[in-house]
Amino acid sequence: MSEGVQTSPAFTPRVFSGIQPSGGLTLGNYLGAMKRFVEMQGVGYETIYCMVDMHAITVWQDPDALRRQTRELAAGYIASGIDPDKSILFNQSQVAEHAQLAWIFNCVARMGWMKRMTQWKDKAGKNQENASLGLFAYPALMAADILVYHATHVPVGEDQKQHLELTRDIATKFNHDFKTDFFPITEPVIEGAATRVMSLRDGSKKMSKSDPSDASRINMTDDADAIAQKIRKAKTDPDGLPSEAKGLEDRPEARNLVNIYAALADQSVESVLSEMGGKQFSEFKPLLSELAVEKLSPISSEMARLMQSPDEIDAILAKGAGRAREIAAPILKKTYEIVGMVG
Ligand code: AQP
Repeated sequence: MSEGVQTSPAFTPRVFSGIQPSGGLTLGNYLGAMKRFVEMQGVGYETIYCMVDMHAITVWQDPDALRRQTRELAAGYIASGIDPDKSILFNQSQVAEHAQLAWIFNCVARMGWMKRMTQWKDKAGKNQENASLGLFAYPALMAADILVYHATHVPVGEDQKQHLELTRDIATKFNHDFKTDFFPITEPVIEGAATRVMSLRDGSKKMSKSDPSDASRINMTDDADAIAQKIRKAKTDPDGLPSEAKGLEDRPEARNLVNIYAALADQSVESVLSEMGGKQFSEFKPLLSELAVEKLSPISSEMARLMQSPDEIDAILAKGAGRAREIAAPILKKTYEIVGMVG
């Protein structure tokens, strides 16, 4: 966000985003979301980041695994550079205002809007009758997560674009129905070379923490050998690297590896290709592994160190939840007043 903060003067420039503790953190979460969260810290926004455990339970989560994954995700945030003194870092379920505002938004959002969400269609699949009601209502809770802080900017990966449009629709309908301008129309921040990191095994599928194949993703806890092995085995095509981005069209696996390299190196795809054009994957993959290990190893060792002190993590999250509540409570109270709820 080098252009500086732009927002409606009526609202404090405030960033909110979250990640589900539904598995281990992946390179997709890191490049598509977390890296941007860190970049937006301390540059003129209030920054609020969350473990969205209530979203995670829209599909089955083993309770012990959820506890471990929530702490591991918190460790991932801190190890990646989120400073709990500069940003508010907390666990969604510990700030009840998210669920309270979500109920209001369940009554604002329309069934038809929810049915059109591709994440609902993808995750519920052919078995919609058996999917949880929470999975269907997921985008209304996400709108509440954002709007309970009057967040003006939300950094996310490409896959969340549709949910953010729905957040804007909910804010617009609420403001229209109640003849107010109480909720901001939030700006998505979808930037960088890797807004959609793809599976290492299938260039048409998103890299995802819940993919049954561990070889499809790089986990932020993978060691150097695992990273190198996954990149070595990553699907590619027989051609070498082109010198221009146009040469990556219709080559999803090749494009994915170049995008990952560019995002890790903080370079544009064009500049990577101007250096690497002509190389075979047998030469490029070791360079990518080296770069990935260089960038990810310090994060994974710091995560491992933090995970030795779960009490410290819990204390950081409890403090963050208290600070989050201070912002959320008056916004919820005012929402209730606007709706006509007597307190
Ligand atoms: N592959 C990806 N490329 C770029 N960004 C990604 N994000 C997720 N995968 C990629 C971004 O990470 C943030 C947090 O995502 P999430 O955990 O809330 O849910 P998700 O998008 O559904 O991620 P997963 O890994 O696929 O989780 P599961 O498997 O549990 O559904 C978001 O900003 C997202 O855009």
